[in-house]
Amino acid sequence: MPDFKVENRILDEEETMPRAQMRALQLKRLQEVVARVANVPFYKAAFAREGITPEKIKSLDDLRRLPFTTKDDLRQNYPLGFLAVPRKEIARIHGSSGTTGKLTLVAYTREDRETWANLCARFLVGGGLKPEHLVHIAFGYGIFTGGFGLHYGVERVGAAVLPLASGNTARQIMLLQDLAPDVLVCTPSYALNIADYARNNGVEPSTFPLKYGHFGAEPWTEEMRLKIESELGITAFNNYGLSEVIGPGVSGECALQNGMHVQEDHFIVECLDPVTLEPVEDFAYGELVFTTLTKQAMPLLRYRTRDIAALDPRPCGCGRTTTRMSRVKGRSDDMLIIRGVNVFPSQIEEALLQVEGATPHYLIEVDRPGTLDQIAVKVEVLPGIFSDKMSDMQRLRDAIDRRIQAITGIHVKVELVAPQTIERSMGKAKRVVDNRNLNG
Ligand code: DLL
Repeated sequence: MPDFKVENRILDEEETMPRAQMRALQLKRLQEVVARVANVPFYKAAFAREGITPEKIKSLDDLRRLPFTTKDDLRQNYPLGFLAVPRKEIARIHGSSGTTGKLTLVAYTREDRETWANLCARFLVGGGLKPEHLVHIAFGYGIFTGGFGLHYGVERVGAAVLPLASGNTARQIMLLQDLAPDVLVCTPSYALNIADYARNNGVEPSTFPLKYGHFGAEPWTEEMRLKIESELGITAFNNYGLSEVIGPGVSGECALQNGMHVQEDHFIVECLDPVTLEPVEDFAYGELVFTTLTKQAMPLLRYRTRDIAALDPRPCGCGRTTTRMSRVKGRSDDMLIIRGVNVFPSQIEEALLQVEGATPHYLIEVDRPGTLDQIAVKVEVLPGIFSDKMSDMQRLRDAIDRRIQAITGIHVKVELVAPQTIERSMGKAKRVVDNRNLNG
């Protein structure tokens, strides 16, 4: 474990605002955003159908009268049908990384870009970033929001950036050694890949002078955090965001690492039952739905993320008063329903990290040979353990099966594979191959 403590620092007063004041600010901004989108064709039609006018938004409860927006709505209005400003005011265009289907684009004005940099700066500062630090960014730079979002956040704090982008892992390792950055920024799976690659090439990853890391853009578990922390000798923070809402900077952990603070002066978050679309209780899992309050170029009302998480409204020990969101358990469209049981890839990861000899490098394959779903999990084993001795391998397979069954309630077929045989991702890891033809 790291031998230093992360200082608790807070960038903006909005982060510690009394709740009543925050609610008043949200209401004012909600009224403004409803007025701003009233001429966006999608919302104009929805408002006309429902009889909504900006004047009818009198309290935060009126949020529930507003229409939802889905990824499909964005796709149907491709490329920029949701633009709420004249095209000449666009200062940047990004998009979703396209993990699920066609690309969706998002636009920013100059003001949006400033807001975004500040939101990323907030969680970076919450995780101890200071102007004297050097930050190694191994997120993709391009249409994906990860690289540029974090880049400008780091610069906003006044720290130095090493904009390596993803890929060329050997070079990442060389510069981790030669330049001794303080902070690593990438996906959690890539952080682990860097550690593995280093070890396989004779470099002990915990000797990198890194102090901490900010990881996000894909679901990961608490077990994975512990693994990354011990492998790299750092404190690992979680941060969350999605391009449609702004990119990274929607929420992030503070020094206490106990849930991600939602930046509620810029976004209203709801946690809803994905079927009934009614709010779930505090601390219960549901689908997160965000309304952007300050975005100018492409504000969205009640955007359905498909991300399953829980909300904790209690003030945090760090002094922030903003609602915290849990880790994302998975996306509702990643959720596998196996013989009626809901299974998230993150549950498989949790199980694997609890079994000695297994690694969190895995691939879930789903098939439906007849009418029943079958799930097989390919797992890489640790180098020393991969042996020809059938009985040892059988024992490990059984242990993994038992652990997965204890966590998910279902039996899976476990296939042990040699180290380094499952394809590594430089960005978001691909965890599931679904061979069922569910539409056919
Ligand atoms: O992944 C934005 C981002 C970049 C966030 C860098 C954090 C760091 P998209 O490519 O649009 O945007 O993908 C958004 O990624 O709906 C979640 O399903 C997932 N995701 C993002 N952060 C986390 C996280 C960026 N910390 C989608 N934990 C979201 C779990 C995450 N899932």
